[in-house]
Amino acid sequence: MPLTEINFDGIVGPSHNYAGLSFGNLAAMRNAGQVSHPRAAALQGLEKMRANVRLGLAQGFIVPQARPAREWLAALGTTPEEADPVLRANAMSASSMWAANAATVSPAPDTADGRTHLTVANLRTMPHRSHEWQGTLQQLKLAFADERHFAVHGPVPPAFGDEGAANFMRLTTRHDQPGVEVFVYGVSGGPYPARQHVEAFRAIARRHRLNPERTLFVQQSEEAIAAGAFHNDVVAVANERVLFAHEQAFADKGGFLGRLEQLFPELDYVEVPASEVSLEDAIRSYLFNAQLVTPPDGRTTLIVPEEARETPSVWSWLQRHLAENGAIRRVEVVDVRQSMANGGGPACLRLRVVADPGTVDPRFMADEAKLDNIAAVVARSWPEQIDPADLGSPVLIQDVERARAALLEELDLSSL
Ligand code: SUG
Repeated sequence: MPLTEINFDGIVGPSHNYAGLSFGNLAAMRNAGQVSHPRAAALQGLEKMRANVRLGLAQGFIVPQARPAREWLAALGTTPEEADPVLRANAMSASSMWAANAATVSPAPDTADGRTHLTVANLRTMPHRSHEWQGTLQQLKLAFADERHFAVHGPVPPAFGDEGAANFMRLTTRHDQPGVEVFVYGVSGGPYPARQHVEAFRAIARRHRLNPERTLFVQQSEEAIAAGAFHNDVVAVANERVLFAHEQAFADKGGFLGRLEQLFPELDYVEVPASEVSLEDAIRSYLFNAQLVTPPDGRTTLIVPEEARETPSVWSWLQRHLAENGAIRRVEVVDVRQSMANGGGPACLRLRVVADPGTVDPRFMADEAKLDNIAAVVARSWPEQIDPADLGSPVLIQDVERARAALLEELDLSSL
């Protein structure tokens, strides 16, 4: 089978809750303390995957991590029962669902050894995310165990924050052709933290053995981070020749686009001007946190969340773009409201890996029948709702651990 782009979605875990842990993530801050609906959240994610399968796209998934994170609490000298509420909330987060932050992936055509390289993200900026990488690495090593095709790397040292593919873009004529890899880092975010450090990305580019002449490091604009774009994928997304971005996404837009066009003359740059869609509307609607994909019919498709349809400036921009036969030929709308309320849109929920699906461990690949089976486990075992005030409840903790075990058993992944 040829190299193709596979979207690996994070299955939403049974402890999905709104504890308000991510400072600078406006949706998560706004919804702190609300009651969450893990079962509905996971089913929404599964329906998104199903819609992608029906578009003819290759689909995989990664499974929820063990929560509470007992080993992390033990390293801090405590237990789920005894931890103070803040530490406990940090140990109960289902944040590994946002697979765009799992790793940075350089497809085989870009690397010197012709293998697809993955570096798991250290996610060191936020405590609740900083303990994800061990569980993620374990899964990536299993899913991409075939060393003839993949090289899976541990995280870069925590001196430098790394948030993975959420800050990474790749331009190429076709996924199986060499591309230009663009690494977007933050320096300052005004009142909010810049989570991606340039040194982390420089290390990844070296480890992945990329051609320095086809690699760009680009600074995210401070105003975007300050407006709530804690990751670049909240203000820009790329697929093949198309770069779709908000006017205010990058610190030095002119310099960046000039260099990119030199390296990649086929670039099709689609900009949304601030005069038509404000940064605020772009971030509230997650217009750019969309999946930009090329299904087998060749029509570039943007998969947006419902919130994009509900934001008038955004929806009318999209309708105009479609009417004018712009680079985006089709818009699909998905309901991922439970994830959105924590700042995670359609693009956050997936990690893109260019690979021959036949070289991936089949246990991590999805088709409609398997999605049905996963949905049945979720419907049976996932908590219906969680009030963040109850995160210490022994009954809830038991339910969450049992639910995950039931899913892993269904998927023949109980070793995780
Ligand atoms: O890291 N939310 C995630 C959302 C990640 C979105 N990912 C991308 N843009 N690629 C984050 O801020 C919510 C935390 C809470 O439980 O309060 C949270 O972690």
